[in-house]
Amino acid sequence: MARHVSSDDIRTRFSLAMSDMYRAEVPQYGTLLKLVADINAQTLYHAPGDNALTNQGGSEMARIEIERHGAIRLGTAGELHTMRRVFAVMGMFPVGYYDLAPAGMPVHATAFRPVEDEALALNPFRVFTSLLRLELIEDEDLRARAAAILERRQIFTDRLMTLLDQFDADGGLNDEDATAFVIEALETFRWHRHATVDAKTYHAFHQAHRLIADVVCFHGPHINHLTPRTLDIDATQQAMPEWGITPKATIEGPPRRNCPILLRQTSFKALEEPILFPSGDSEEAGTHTARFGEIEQRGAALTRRGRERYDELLAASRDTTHGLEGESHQRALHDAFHAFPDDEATLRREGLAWFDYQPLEGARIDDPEALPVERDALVEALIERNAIRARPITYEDFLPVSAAGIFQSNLGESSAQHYAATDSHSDFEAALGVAVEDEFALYERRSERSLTACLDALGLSHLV
Ligand code: OOG
Ligand code: NI
Repeated sequence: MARHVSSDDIRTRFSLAMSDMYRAEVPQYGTLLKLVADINAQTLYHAPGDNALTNQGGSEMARIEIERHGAIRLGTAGELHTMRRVFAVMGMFPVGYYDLAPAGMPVHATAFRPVEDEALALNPFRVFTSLLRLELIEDEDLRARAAAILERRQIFTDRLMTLLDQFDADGGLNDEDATAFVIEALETFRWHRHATVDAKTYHAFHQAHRLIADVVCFHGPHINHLTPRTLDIDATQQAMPEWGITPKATIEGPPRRNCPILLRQTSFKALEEPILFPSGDSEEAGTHTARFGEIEQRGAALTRRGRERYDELLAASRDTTHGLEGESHQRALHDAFHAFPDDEATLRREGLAWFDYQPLEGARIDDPEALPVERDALVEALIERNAIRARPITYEDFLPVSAAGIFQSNLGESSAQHYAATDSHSDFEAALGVAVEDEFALYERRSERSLTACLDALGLSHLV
């Protein structure tokens, strides 16, 4: 039997093919890639030898050139279920649950991404995947029509379905089938100029919520953005106008800091694109706005405690940042986050961020009996003795408040509606067919594994 191609390879082939397709579809995306590559090169050139960026290690720098996240919006439980199988072929698994209803978006979501250290280092390709919540459409007739339209469509090719069965049966795909898989899977993410409904129906859905029209009226869940990772989002945002790109007025997420945390994002407005509606025997011209551009900067993953503090400070910052834009927004946000420690040692000692640990070359412990036995104290003692070093673990996930901000800036502020809070987490998982992974548990596991490896290397495994 021919050898199986690794999931990591299929993921990289797919993400590169997707990037090529999107660049051809949305030329501004190509411009954004050039701008980000430019800023990243400048940032690295000017960075001192040992700083928060390079401190994240060689693999972090190696992956940055291909690092992207994208987003799609699905219409039915069945689509989400099959999409999980598609991503599984690429070693991407659902992590986290994001409920966007409190922010006025009738969707809930997860992020498909690799979870193991090695896979993340090779290519951390992620796709923010939302599922439309039809039950939030108030108008009963409209809801029934949307459901009927969605039931009829098939967003996956027959060949892709066959390849998924084959993958499940054999546990992998050979080179030829992997190539076919990439080509077939890409079809699902392609843009369709032809709407599947007439203009009147489109406008009825659009009126209920712009997101509903975007999900229901097309052949498939077109990829709506692909986001490169910048090492300096402030510089990139500032340079955007010179490159003919108009960014949104504020950067989502935490403020600019010495020790970057979580995720900061900004986007440029969705394009108004020509589409065609079926109209009797002919077609009618119209436009649709869905696809946009976004950049992101990633920092340290926070522990539960750190995340709670972040959520509190962000909520409290609303009072002082409301209505502000650009630099004055960043200044107010910076002040609002004054109480959040901004150096690695304090983030670590206060248990606010996740770290991974490496043994330092030539390190030896001659008096293990003198070391503290309590875990955190032991870590600090080993760092103090230059036996190990700690590096922040990069945040690999998304932020619901930021995601809502990105959705809104692209759909228009008026798009936010008021939806009653209902617990829909279990509905989402039922559609998916599995439970989503807990991001905090994943970071904790990575941190603990690296520490165990250090203790082994230092001959201290008996200590914990
Ligand atoms: C997804 C928006 C969320 C992000 O980076 O937070 C997102 C969408 O518009 O479908 O991509
Ligand atoms: Ni995004």
